[in-house]
This record gives sequence, C-alpha cells and structure tokens, in this order.
Amino acid sequence: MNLQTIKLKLLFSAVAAASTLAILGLPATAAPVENTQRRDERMQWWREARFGMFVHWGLYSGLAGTWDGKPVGTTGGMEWIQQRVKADTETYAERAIPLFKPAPGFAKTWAALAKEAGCRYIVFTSKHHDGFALHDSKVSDFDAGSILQRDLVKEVVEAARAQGLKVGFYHSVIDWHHDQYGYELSKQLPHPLKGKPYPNGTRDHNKYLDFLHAQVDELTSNYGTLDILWWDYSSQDFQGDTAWRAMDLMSKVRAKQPAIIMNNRLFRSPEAGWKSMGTDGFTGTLDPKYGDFITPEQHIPATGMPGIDWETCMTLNTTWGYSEHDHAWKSHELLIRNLIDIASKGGNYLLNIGPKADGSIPIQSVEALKAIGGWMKVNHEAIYATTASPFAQLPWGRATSKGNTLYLHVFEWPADGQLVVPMGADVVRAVLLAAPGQALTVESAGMQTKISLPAKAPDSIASVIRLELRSAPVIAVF
Ligand code: FHN
Repeated sequence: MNLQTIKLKLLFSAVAAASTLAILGLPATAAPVENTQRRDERMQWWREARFGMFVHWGLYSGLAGTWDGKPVGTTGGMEWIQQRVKADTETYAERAIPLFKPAPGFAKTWAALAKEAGCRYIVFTSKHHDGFALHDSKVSDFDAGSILQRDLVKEVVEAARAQGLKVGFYHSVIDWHHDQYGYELSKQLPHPLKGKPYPNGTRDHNKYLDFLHAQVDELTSNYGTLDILWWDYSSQDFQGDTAWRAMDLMSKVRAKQPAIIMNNRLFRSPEAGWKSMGTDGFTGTLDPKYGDFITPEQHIPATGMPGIDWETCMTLNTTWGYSEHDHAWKSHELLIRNLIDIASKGGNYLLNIGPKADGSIPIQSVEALKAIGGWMKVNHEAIYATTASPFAQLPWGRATSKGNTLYLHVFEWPADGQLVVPMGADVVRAVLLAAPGQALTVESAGMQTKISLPAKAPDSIASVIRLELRSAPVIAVF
C-alpha cells in the first residue's frame, strides 16, 4: 500500500471514527476536512481518465421496453418500465425475473468493449430504482444471490479489474420494491404506486434507510477497492439527510473506501450544484461535502464548468436500460465529437450501454464503441490527462491542452489547406497525430497562427494536430 493510500485511509478513518462517536452521542472531535492537495490527489486519475462506460442492466433489461406484448414506448428510459406501466413490485418481478438470464462470461464482453473503446472506468447499476440488487445481498431476497444464485456484481468487478479498468457502482437510493420506502414523502420522486396509499398500511422510511445503508455497506466491503459510487437520485423536496441520512452514508463509504469518488446526487440543493429538477439544472458551484462531481445528464454544458469537476452521462440512443423498440442511435461522428467537446471543456464523458437480458450488447452499441476506440487508438493523447481549451470557441473544431502542448481537433478541414488559429505562439513543432513523422509548416505573426495542412483530412470526423509550444500561447480576444 503506497504512502498516499495510507494517508487517505488515516484521514477517512478519522472521519468514520467521528461519525461513530456522533451516533453514540459522544462528543466527536471535528472530522478533519480534506484539504485541496489531498482532494486533487484523490481526483487525479478520474480527471485524467476523461472517458468511462456507463452500464444500465437489471430485471428491466429482460422486459426490453415491452409489456403485455406491446411496446411501452420507442423513446425514453425503459429502465423505468415498472413506473411507466404502474406495476406493483410483485407483478413486475413475476413478469421480469423469468426473462432475466445472464449468460456465463457476459461481464468479460463488457470489460473488453470498454477497454477497446478507450474507456478508463466502468460504472454499472448495482441496483436501479426497481430495487433488484445485482450482488449477493444478505439483507434482501430481491437480489441476484437469492434469485439466480449468482453474484453479478462480483462477476463485473472481476472482469473490469482484469482489463485494468477503474470500477464504479451506480446505486439508486430510490427503491420501488422495499416495503418501507416512504414514497409519499416526496411529490417529485417517481414511484409506480405514486398517489396510491401504501399497500402495506404504514411505512417507516427509517427502516428503508437502515436497509439502504446495510446494502451499501455490503457493496463497499465485499468487492475490494471501489473507485466510484454514482448515487441516483434526489429531488428538491426530498434529499440529503432527511431523505437518505446522506452525510452519514457518505462518511461510512469514505471510511470503507478512502480514495472513492462520489457524485452529487444524494442532494438537490444549490450548494450541491443543482438549480432545478431538470437534468440540465446545474449551477457552476459544488461544495465538496456534497459530492466530488456534478452530473449533467444527456447534455454538454455550453461553457463547461470551470473549476468544478463534472461528467456528462449520455445514452447511445434514448434509453438507459435495453429497449427493443428504441432505434434512435446517435451517429459515430456525434459521439466522437461529443467526447472531444466535453474534454475541450474540462469534463468527463460517461457513455451508456444497455445490455440485453443475457448480458449481450446491442450490435449498434458495439459498433459505436468500436468506432470511438478506433479514433482513440490514434488520438488518445489528445483526450487523456488533458485540460480545457484556452479558446472560448473555434470555428473549425475544438482544442485541448496538456502543459505547453495544444491539441487542435479539426472537424471542418480548411479547403485552402490553411488552418487559422487565433493566437500568437512560439511553436516548436506541429504534426498530425495520424502522421507524427511529418512536420507541418507553421507561421505565427501577431495574434494569428497559420498551419499548412495536406489536401485531405486523415479523419473525416476529427483530425488532430499536436502543437508543441515553447511557452503558453497568447490567445486573441474578440
Ligand atoms: O431515473 C434515472 C434514470 O433511469 C437513469 O439511471 C439516469 C442516468 O443518469 N439517472 C436517473 C434520471 O436522472
């Protein structure tokens, strides 16, 4: 164990001790706040990773957007099918369980595809809103251990680790199965029985919270190092300590996993980076005590979020969980340019696959991720460990930075072969990443730098120029 991990463990053990003392009602010493240096060290791999695979997979995958033999819809999240058909948990389980048949080795195909695509981490659903846990849980009988006699979380973690991927659990705090989950406590959070009285009379939400904390304890104790916990989700009328005992939950997680990175979705307040219930409703602020990163969903913030860690999560079509009716697949061009756009704004891209009931991946998803991988094979240095573009905008594409090196991602190839960059720069060397042995001619005068390019772009989606500079460029301001 390296010194850094020891320091982090000591720090977060102190936090856990403080929490334990608080629960016992004993005077707790103030938990030490993580300083900026330590936080930067903890976040470093994630900031450098830039690209991860999201996986939504569970009982809903077997239903595939179909109920009573008819499509529930052709767009939108079919991992919500239970809510969309307003099925109680017994009916939902009765229909879904027989269809959910994970094939042996499914996880290895996920991990291999993530690796080939150039993803550095994988975040998958340990439990979605339907409440079905993919791990072998000792505190539930609605889990893969009880129903399938398998620990699917273990299978994914092992496959991911074998490919050198960092591992994250998406864990839903919303739960449509548990009979103590107090869905009447929120008007904004979804539930299949919303508006109806509790079928079991009264409910004690605290009992659900005991269960939620116990399952998270299993997930953070039994699968080795966990790199990310991706919580989902809270509302403005039901969030934080009231809804989830959030601070206690996070400090328990940090005590078990000192280097873990967690998102901001146990909360829905401005301090936690939220300004509305919309998945694009973000402020440009985040107090780290509410989470480590902000989570724009299905969109890319226009100017990024300077000074804040953020990750755009996005589907390949329009649903997170598999649907046999959703054919609205994003083009490979859009996906690759999204990755570049996000990196040029200093964010991460968490791109989702929705495997089928047997764990197999829809061919369109495989082809998309392989296309991204093909681009990354040539251009990965222009994405990994880069920082945001110094330009507010560029007419022909995007830029990313790495020290005194600029990467110019050219979407629109100049017809006259002259790429104009609005900056003054002392250029050492310029090459296309597709042809690194061939220096390009560069002229920089005043606030304009011109690069002479070959007639044909090496990549019609995005061709990247590596521009090595002696010092920071002077950016033209319009
Ligand atoms: O309701 C979920 C949805 O099903 C999906 O998991 C997304 C992924 O970020 N999160 C919630 C909607 O914001």
